[in-house]
Amino acid sequence: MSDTYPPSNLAAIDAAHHLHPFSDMKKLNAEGTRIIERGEGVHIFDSNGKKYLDGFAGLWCVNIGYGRREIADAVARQMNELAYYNTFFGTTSPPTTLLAQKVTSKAGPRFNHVFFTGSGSEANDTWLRMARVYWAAVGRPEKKTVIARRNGYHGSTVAGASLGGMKYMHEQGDLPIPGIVHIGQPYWYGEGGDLSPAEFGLKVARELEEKIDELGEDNVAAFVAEPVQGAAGVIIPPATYWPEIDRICKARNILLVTDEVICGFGRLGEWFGHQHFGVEPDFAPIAKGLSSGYLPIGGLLVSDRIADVLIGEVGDFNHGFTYSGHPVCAAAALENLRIIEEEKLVERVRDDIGPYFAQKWGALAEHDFVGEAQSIGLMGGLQLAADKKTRTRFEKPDAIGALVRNHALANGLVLRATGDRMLASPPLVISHEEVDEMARIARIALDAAWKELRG
Ligand code: PXG
Repeated sequence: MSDTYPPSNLAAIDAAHHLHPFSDMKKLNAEGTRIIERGEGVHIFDSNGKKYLDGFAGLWCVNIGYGRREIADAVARQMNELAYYNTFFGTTSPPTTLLAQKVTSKAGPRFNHVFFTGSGSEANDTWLRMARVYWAAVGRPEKKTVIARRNGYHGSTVAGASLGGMKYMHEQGDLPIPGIVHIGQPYWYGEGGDLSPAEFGLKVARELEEKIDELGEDNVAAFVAEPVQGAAGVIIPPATYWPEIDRICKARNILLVTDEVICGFGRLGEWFGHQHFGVEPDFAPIAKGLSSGYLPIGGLLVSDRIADVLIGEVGDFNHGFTYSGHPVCAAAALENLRIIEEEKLVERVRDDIGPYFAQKWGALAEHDFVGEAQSIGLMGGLQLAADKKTRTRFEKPDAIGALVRNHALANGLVLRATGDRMLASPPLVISHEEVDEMARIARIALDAAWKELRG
C-alpha cells in the first residue's frame, strides 16, 4: 500500500466520488477500480502489489518509461524557481521558450512555431479556429468547412469530439457541430472488401476529392487525420493512402492537419508521423509523448505558411489557455526531449526495437484467432477474426476484445482493446526481453480466450 496515500478503502472512496472518463460507472463501481500505485521502466504496480508490463505506455504516452528521476528533478527545480506564470500579456518563462525552440527544431523546415495548450484536445480546438482565421485573413473567409474521418480520434472537447469520427461520441451531446464532415477510413481489413490494400488505399483517399467536389473547394478549410489511427485500433493505412491525400490537399488548396498526438515523439520511428509518411502538413497537434505524460502539456505546430499570415496580417489571435506554456510542464517536456535525444530513442525505434517488435508481434498472426498482426514502429494492432481465411469478424466485437484484454491483464500485461482489435504501444525504452514477454503473454491471452470461446 502507498505510504503517501494510506487509506485502504480507496476503491470505495473512488466509487463514491469519482466519475471516470469513457466508463460505465455502475459497472465499474460494482467491479471496483484498479488502483495503480507505482511505475518503473515499462512496469506498473497495483495496490495489491501485482506487477504488469504496460504494453500501452499509460495511454499512448509514457515514451521514456516510468520512474525517470531526471524529470522529477527538473520539475522540482522549476517549481521552486517559478511554479506558474502565463504567456498572455507579453511574458514567457525560460523553459517555455526553450521548449518552443526545441520542439520546432524536430519538426522539419516547414515548422518554426508552436502554440502551447494543455492537451491534445485543446490543440485540435486551436487549429480549427486558426485555420478559419488564416483563410479569412487571406481573403477566403468562406473556406470554413473541415473534412475529417470516420473513426478518427481528436479528443473529447466539443471541437475535438466533432472532428473525431466516433459514432458513440457523436451520439452524446449533439455532435458533430456544424461545419465538420466525415469521410471513410483506410481500414482495409474491415472495409476493403475484394480490393487489394493498395487499391483500397487509393479509393478511400479519393473520397477526400469527392467530398471536396461535393462541398465546393471554395468552402473547404482543411482535412485532418492521424498518420496512423490510434484509438480506432492502430489502423495502418496502405502505402498508397498518404501520398494521394497529400497530392489532393495541395492540388485543391486545402490545409492538411496531421494529428501527431500519438504518432509524435518517436512512436513510428521518426520524430513525427508525417515525416514517416513523407507528407507536408500545415498544422500538427501534439501532446502525450511531448512530456511522456509526466505532466499535461500539448501544442500545435504551425507551419510557416500559416504563421507568416498570423504574425504578419492577423494581429491578435484571440485564443489561449491559462496553462498555455506552463513553465513546470515545459520543464518536464524539455527534459523528456533531452532524454529522447540523448538515448536516441527515435533511432532505436526505427532501427532496432521497432523491427524486433514487428517480428514478435507479427508472429502472433499465426494464431487461429488472429486475422492480421500489423505494426509500425512501436505501435501494434492485432485483428481478431472468427474465420481468418475469409476475413470474417465476430458478431460481438467488443466482447471478444474485452475477453482477450482481461486474460492479458490477469497474466500481467496491459493491452488495450478497441472492438475486435488489440492495441499495443509500449514505452520506447522497452528491451528485447520485455518485447518477448509481451508476445508470450499476448499468446497466452489469445489461447485462453480461444479456449473459452471454442472449448
Ligand atoms: N488526438 C489524438 C490522435 C489522440 O489520440 C487526442 C487528440 C486528445 O488528446 P487529450 O490530451 O485531450 O486526451 C488524442 C488522445 C484511447 C484513448 O482509448 C486515446 C486518447 C485519449 C484517451 C483515450 O485510445 N487519445
